[in-house]
Amino acid sequence: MRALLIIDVQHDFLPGGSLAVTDGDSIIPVINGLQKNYDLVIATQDWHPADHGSFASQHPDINVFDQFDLYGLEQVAWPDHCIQNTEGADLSPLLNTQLVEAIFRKGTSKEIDSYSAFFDNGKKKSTGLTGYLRERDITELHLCGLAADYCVYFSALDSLEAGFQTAIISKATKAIDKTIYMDKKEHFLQLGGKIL
Ligand code: VGL
Ligand code: ZN
Repeated sequence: MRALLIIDVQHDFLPGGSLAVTDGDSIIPVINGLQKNYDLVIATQDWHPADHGSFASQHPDINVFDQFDLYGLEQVAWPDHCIQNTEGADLSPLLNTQLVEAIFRKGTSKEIDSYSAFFDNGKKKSTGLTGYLRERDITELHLCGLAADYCVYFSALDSLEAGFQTAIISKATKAIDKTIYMDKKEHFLQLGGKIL
């Protein structure tokens, strides 16, 4: 069985949002067209408290996009984004969600960021996604959504590690930073991932 995992197609990652991915909206019709080809479709939502530790606004001496240390983990300082129960955190209304059977939320603990749909960045807490997919007899997972260089990429690595045949669908994802994504893509391929 094959599943499609749609990552973070939320207002704040789309043009006009606080952490907008260039042309992010162009992938939405592509994702809508893909969904019928899968046995299972699920999605994620970045879901931060307003005082999340990844926000530059919480650290007086740190600027947006700086690298810093957050409780021992390397962290990028992001603009405030995907704050729980705000419009910025909503999935785009242009995304078809009729076939989406479950939405996994992540990034709810303010002390740690959470790029992957499977674990927080320190791998301290699981979202339960591996067990969910196994119980649904999924052996193959395809990923799409935003952003290619962060949440899509780290979800794809964890998917490989969990033993799923894993592919990133190029035409259905966009990166915040294309050069960062190029290196990460190479690493993913070396680990046995596929880019479709
Ligand atoms: C993401 C940066 C911060 C993503 C989430 O969805 O790729 N990127 N939070
Ligand atoms: Zn986030």
